[in-house]
Amino acid sequence: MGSSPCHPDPLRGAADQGDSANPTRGLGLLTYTSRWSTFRTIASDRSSRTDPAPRLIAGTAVACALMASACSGEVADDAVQRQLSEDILVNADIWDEEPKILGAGLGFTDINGVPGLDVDDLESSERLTRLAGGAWSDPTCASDEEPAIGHYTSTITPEGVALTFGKETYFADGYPVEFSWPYLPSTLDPTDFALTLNTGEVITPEVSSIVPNWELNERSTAVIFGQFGNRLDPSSDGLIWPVSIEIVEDDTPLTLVGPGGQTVSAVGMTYQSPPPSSYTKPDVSPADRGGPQLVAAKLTRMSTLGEGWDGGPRVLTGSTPNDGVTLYGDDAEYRLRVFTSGGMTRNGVQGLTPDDFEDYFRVRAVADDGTEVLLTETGVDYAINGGTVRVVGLADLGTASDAYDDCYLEDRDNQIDIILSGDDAAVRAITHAEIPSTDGYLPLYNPGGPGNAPTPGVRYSAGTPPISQEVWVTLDDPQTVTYP
Ligand SMILES: [Ca+2]
Ligand SMILES: [Ca+2]
Ligand SMILES: [Ca+2]
Ligand SMILES: [Ca+2]
Repeated sequence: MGSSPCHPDPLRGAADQGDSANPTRGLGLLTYTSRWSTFRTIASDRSSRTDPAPRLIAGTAVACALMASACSGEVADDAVQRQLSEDILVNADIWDEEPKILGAGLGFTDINGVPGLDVDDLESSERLTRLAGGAWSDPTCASDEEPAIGHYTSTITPEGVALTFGKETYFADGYPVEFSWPYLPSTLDPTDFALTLNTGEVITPEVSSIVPNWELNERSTAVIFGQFGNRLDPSSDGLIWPVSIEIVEDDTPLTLVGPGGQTVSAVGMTYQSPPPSSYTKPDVSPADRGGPQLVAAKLTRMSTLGEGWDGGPRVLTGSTPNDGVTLYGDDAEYRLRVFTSGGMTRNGVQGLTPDDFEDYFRVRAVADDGTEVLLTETGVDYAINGGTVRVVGLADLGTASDAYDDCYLEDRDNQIDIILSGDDAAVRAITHAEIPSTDGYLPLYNPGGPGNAPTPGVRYSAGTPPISQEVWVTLDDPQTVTYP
């Protein structure tokens, strides 16, 4: 993409441009600071658009990007697509010894491809979003911050979908699929998937993408959009819900990469996700909530190898670098990475921030003598097995900042890092990563969540139930793969 005359480089635009005669006018108001990135660019890119369709992408779990130039969308979309299909993995996590589907499920319906959203017309955008069943949220930001459309809603425009998924969709549903091994992006297509609905109908998705799990050390989640279901209560007769997914053979069979760079076809892999759906009633008991789950958790020594994507599409990289070392320096000694079945945000719109550990997470350890230790606070040394372990904070969210608020740009993908420091003897005792979701802990929501001002009568996807995910301790062998 670097050679493209239409290089959509919002950050460079910020530094170099910003006049009324320039199609990227407004970007000059940007400063190349850590916390402003793509969303800010979206907010600032007004004026002289010749395209009647606002080139806006609000952030869902899937995308937060903008093509900040006057060139044709198709050219830029194609350039991004080419780059996204490059087969490159760097220190990418393997989550299980066996290649398989770890999780899959419908998390956000109707909100992928809502035309007409524009941060310059919030009233109309809110109306369109609410009509589509999307959440609209009022962000609380510092006075010098200008919220972008993605800070109000996770609903995204058809143009936004096209940029990262290759083709527009309209009011489509989103469905992430998590694999235990990363895959080769060139083999990912909608035709790799067959979803069987509870009605018996078999559906091929409309689009697929490695976004938002595009960092070179991620790449084990595929996100597909299509018409997959509805939001009826799990007990309703009219419920439509994908009860299973199968990887099927197309011209480029979906290929996973495992230990040592070995490749294996994913064709034939299946995953069952029977009802209840994500759209359980708000008043069900916490254990019955249909919200997102953890599908794996893994404890390694901290490494920044494969973080971000040097030379990757600049429209994507606004939320990086977001690794533990960037945020916490030498305190980042270990990384407990959790792998989620869907985005995990505060309310479906506002993202998590690096200082959110105590409200949402807990780490369980068991000492050699059988004593159970709960790591509930950050900055506290917990003594285990003659050593100590301390929770430093969260990472793989967004970039470092002095303060965090609703205008924080989070990557909203399927990984969240709990950064630790301490001694091997103590760290090795960790057994579970937990999202208690009750008893003083807050639930997390995928991008179908209600936001902070839900429309009365509209069913949004539910919050997390109490989650306790067993941790794979890989301190001696990080269980990662680089390809080619
Ligand atoms: Ca394929
Ligand atoms: Ca990430
Ligand atoms: Ca990262
Ligand atoms: Ca993340």
